[in-house]
Amino acid sequence: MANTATATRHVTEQFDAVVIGAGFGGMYALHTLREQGLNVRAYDEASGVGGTWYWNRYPGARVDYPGGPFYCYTFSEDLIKEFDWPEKQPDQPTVLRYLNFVADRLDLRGDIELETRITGAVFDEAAQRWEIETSKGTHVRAQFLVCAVGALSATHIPPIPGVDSFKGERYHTGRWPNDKKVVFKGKRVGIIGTGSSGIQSTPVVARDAAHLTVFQRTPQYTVPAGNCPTDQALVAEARADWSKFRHIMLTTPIGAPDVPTTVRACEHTPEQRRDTYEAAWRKGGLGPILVTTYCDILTDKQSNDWLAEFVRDKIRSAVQNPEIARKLLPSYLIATKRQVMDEGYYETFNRDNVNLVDLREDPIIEITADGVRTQSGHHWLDMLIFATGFDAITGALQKINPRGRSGVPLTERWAARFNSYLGVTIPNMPNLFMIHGPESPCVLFNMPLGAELQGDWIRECILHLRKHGIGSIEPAPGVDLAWAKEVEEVANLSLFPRTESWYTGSNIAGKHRQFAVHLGGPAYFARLREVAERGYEGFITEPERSVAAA
Ligand code: N01
Repeated sequence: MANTATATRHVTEQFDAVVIGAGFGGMYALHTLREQGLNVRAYDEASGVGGTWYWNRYPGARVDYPGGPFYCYTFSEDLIKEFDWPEKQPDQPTVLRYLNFVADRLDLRGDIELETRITGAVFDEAAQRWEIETSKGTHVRAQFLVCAVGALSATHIPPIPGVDSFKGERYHTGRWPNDKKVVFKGKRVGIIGTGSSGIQSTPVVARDAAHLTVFQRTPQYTVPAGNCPTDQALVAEARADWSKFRHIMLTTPIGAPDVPTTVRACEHTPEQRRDTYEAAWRKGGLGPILVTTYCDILTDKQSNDWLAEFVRDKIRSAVQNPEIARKLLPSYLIATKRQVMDEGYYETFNRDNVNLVDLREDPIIEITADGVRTQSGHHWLDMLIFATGFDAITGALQKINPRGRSGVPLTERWAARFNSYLGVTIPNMPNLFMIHGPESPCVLFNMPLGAELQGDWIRECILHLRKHGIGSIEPAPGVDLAWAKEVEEVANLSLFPRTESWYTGSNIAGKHRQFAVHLGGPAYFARLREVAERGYEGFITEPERSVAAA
């Protein structure tokens, strides 16, 4: 039955495409579609552009990926040449400054409506258009809906008993306030969570707070960031021959400038391995240790164990109190949770004003008005920071919950599986595209670059539809199952699925377990191109109704 549920509402504006989100993905989609003459409007709930980098302004937030001229838009040599990155791993204010620079440089602001949340979207089958509602009560119509909602934007606060009873200052790292400076000085602060956000913020908070208590459920491996001023010679080289650098990034597994090694750990003696790990550790950053030491860290358990033990040794030597060091020792397969890097995290536990609560031995009983009660006693706090992560990859789009064919909402379609075709489209959701969606490389590939490549594919698809008088496109029945199999097969070549993590959805109670990342990297993007070259193989289309009628 055709879904015309919204036909009676008053449509205020019509667009060729509506983009949800004004972070890296949304800004690029707006730009590239607009360049082709499409009438596009982007919406974002925040009061500024930046997406993830707008919200994650917690202390210590910085790029934990090879940064500088490699964690940014790559499509324009002008942008590469015009923005100077002061540090190898830029901090959050610098990335946000960069995204504001891009918004001005590409003149995007006029087509971005800020402080406006998309509250619903319904596909009108008869009109082949999305009917979209905003938090401002406006109602707009667009042929295409591009969802660049962020893989890590739906914040998660765990349902700990008493979670809302705390009367002190309370923050989530992913929704850090932009309208006030959070002051730690003289305060007793608690941080729950030791993922990237908790680990980045811990040393910074500890420096200022009167006392810091870190509540740790799973110890993490973290490697030194090795941050330093940007290597100007490297920048000059990249600017002089940008296509060469871009090509390297397009061909490496995670879109990084580090050229992967082909050496397996078992090919080296224990002494050689130690020297190799040491050199990468001294250099700092994720690329050197994960990409340039051994090629089988994420595919071979023995290789993984060797690196894990090397990092555990580093923890033992960094932390003076052996009992605290013991509590900090991780045991999962290294890098199968999102690998973290830090600036003095383990050493922070040598400070007199910091203590670690190991929740495996001393679980939280409740959050009270004045702190956190664990099995062993009460921790009095003035401030509580939730570094407890996100309903990752799928949570933000499910919150919007678009209704596709027959008015069926996404949450219903995704009740058993987060199915997609190519990680860019969803069955029964015609003309809806995702950037960094499930079953795409999303969080395990250079995210700005991945957003660009998916944005390019979406643009070419839309131009193809326009050229051929096609009104709607969607995955053919069953192609999602074949795609899921492909995603699973690639994942099963790695150790990733063996660990419970937000990659598998196991951080959210009730979320079904599915390793929702395509690990193919460049091979994934080659598949996207192949599907397009074969005339959008695997999709079904309907002619544009007005064209058909004419
Ligand atoms: O979130 P997380 P995050 N009781 O989910 C713990 C990206 N990022 O915000 O591991 C107690 O990793 C949970 O414990 P456990 C990056 O991709 C990038 O830190 O589930 N603890 C874990 O320790 C990253 O991976 C940058 O046992 C509870 C923590 O909370 C992703 O964002 C910077 C709990 C959540 O860690 C998410 O990182 C920051 C409970 N009930 C983040 N529930 C860059 O620099 C959860 N936890 C680019």
